[in-house]
Amino acid sequence: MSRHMRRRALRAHALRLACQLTVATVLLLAFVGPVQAASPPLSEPASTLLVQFTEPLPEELARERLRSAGLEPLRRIPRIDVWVARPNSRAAMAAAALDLAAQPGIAWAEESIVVHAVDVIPNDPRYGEQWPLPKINAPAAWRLTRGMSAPIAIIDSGIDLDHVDLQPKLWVNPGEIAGNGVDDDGNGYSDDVYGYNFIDRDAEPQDDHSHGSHVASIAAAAGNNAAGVAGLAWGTPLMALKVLDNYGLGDTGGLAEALVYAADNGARIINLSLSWDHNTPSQVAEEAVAYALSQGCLIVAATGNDGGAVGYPARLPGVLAVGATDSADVVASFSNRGPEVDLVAPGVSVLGCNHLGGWVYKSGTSMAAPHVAGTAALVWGRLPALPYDELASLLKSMAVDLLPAGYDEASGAGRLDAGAAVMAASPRYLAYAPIAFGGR
Ligand SMILES: [Ca+2]
Ligand SMILES: [Ca+2]
Ligand SMILES: [Ca+2]
Ligand SMILES: [Ca+2]
Repeated sequence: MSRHMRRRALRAHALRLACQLTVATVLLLAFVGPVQAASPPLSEPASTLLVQFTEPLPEELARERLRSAGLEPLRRIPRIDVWVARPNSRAAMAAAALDLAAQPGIAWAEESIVVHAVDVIPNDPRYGEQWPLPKINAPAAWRLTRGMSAPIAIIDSGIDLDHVDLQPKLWVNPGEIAGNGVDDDGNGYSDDVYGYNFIDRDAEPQDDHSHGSHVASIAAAAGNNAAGVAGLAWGTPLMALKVLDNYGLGDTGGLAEALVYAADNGARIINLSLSWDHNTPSQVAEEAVAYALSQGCLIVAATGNDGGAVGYPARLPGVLAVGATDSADVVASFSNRGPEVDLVAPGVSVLGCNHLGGWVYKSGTSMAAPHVAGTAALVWGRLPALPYDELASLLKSMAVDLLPAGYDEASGAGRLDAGAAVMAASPRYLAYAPIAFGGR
């Protein structure tokens, strides 16, 4: 190939490359949502330029050539003689690639591409019936994390303590000895190994209704254990706090005590798939919620199922209020509406555990909230230092907007996207497009 022809080929290649870079940027921004205007600091290996000279150059000469193109030479990959170099900024990436490719002596230059492990599909036999999980891109999230190690508190009708999909996931109070009638860790509750039963005032928060087991399994049932269903946060323990009886009824005193217990005993996420009338404020609930928030807990609550205004405690300030969608991303008719709705998640015909060792389909905003709680545990598995309110903002900014465009009182910021939220919380992806914290 003549020198002239080679230069022409390189110029064509450079134009192609510029187009590819533009397309790649647009796709990434569309995928991860709102971005900050400023270029983020670039990190390896997501943002390096790979360069090959037409013939191997002495090391110092190669480094000099790269520096003169505005690149920081990092290293040479042996055998294939490719240089890894870093531009000063993302904006300089395309320019450097163009500039280099147009120069004589450069065979090619290309931007490195983010490589990811393939999607994780769990072996649970009933995974195929769990439409919400692929819908919210859980398999993409599972590439990167199985959740944080601090527990999710399920304040509900208890959890089936013997269930094959729940028993392995129970939080175990490290300071407590079971069955000796002594409050070994001095937290005010004797023998509270898995949590506490605020109905019977004992240390066995066994579910006798099925609601709590179902909710718990959505958030964090054992995944990939060749049994039943997969929860969202397989790696995150479940703290069982029983405040609802076998009819699914409880009171705000029990709820408040359970909120304080959760915050004081290491839970970072509290799921409240329970509700009462929006016209009936409760001082004790307000104070207990404020206390748990002051301890850094994320509180996720169901908006309610009467199709009316958002109920308590979801309508309290600082609580993430979650409505329900179906498999077609339509907000369920029963899902409560109003300015307090933060986002929506799957809540129609959801398969989960019951309290008798089996599995059952249920519908309600009660099923939507634990999808958000489980996703939050995945995000905190990646970014444990993120404050709870920024985590809430991230979940909302990564949600898929549902019609009408923008925030609306039926679907809030949109439908939960666990894959996008976890990727946005992963530094390698942040290098491409940082999410804007502190949104709605
Ligand atoms: Ca204790
Ligand atoms: Ca004890
Ligand atoms: Ca399972
Ligand atoms: Ca919308």
